Amino acid sequence: MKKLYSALMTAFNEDGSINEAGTREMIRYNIDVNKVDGLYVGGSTGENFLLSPEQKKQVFKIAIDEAKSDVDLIAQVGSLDLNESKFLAKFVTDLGYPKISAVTPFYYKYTFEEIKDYYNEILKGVDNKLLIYSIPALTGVGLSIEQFAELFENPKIIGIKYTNADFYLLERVRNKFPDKLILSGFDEMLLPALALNVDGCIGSTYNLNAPRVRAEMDAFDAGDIDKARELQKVSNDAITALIQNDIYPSLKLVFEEMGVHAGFTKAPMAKPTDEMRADAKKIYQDYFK
Ligand code: NGF
Repeated sequence: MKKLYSALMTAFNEDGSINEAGTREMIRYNIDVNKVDGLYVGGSTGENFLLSPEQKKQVFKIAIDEAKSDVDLIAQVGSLDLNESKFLAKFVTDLGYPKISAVTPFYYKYTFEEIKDYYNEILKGVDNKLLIYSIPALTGVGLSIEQFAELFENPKIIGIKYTNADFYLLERVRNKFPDKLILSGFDEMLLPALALNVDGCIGSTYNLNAPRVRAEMDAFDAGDIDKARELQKVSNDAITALIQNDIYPSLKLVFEEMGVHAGFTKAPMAKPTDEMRADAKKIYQDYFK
């Protein structure tokens, strides 16, 4: 059975502080209405890289306090500051997160040895399992199959959050590491990823679109590829509209249309304009009502 994870959003107040009530509402919606298998906490969609270490801790605490053990929880602890990542890895493990994840180190150009040390350091003394967060389009860091193999020499590294449009590499990785957990990260490319036998998916748009995506995964499992393709088409129409309207604020605006208080994005992400609000209303009516 393939697993569906929403990449949790963080609700912010207008001044950039965390809106705890709104964040809890989104967690509840994902568990109670979307029926997701899990939440990816502290990822790109959570605007994690804009948060102070204290705010990251606050989000991790809120998410596990609200979700308890109702769904699987993956805490993304990677950051530019390795000491912070190590601290957060221990922090979330002590809170009870069953899995962690860390984005490949970015901004500076690291050698592969440095990248490997980063992962091994994060895991040192931490009794947890880690998924490599590979997102070359945002980090500029692409890992080869040989490099994944070297990282997997650490037995605590159990898989990859694969946010990459390179399907050749995905096929190679899937077949070389049949026992590793591979979760697909681009929502608009889910169907080809399913065809390559990923174990599931993590994405931003599943916050709104999980029921349609679950139906697509069920159709795929049942061998009804035409139905899966039709559902992916509708999802991609919605994703295209969300991207054209600035995806992160739009996801929140559509949530607000649904009565879920998703709050603001954090500066320097844009505050919604009247035009964005009008477009979000239309996206809600066209795809999520
Ligand atoms: O937002 C991005 C940036 N990717 C997300 C997802 O891979 C990020 C994806 O859902 C994520 O899971 C996280 O770390 O929070 C896209 O928003 C979606 O496919 C639309 O392009 O690439």
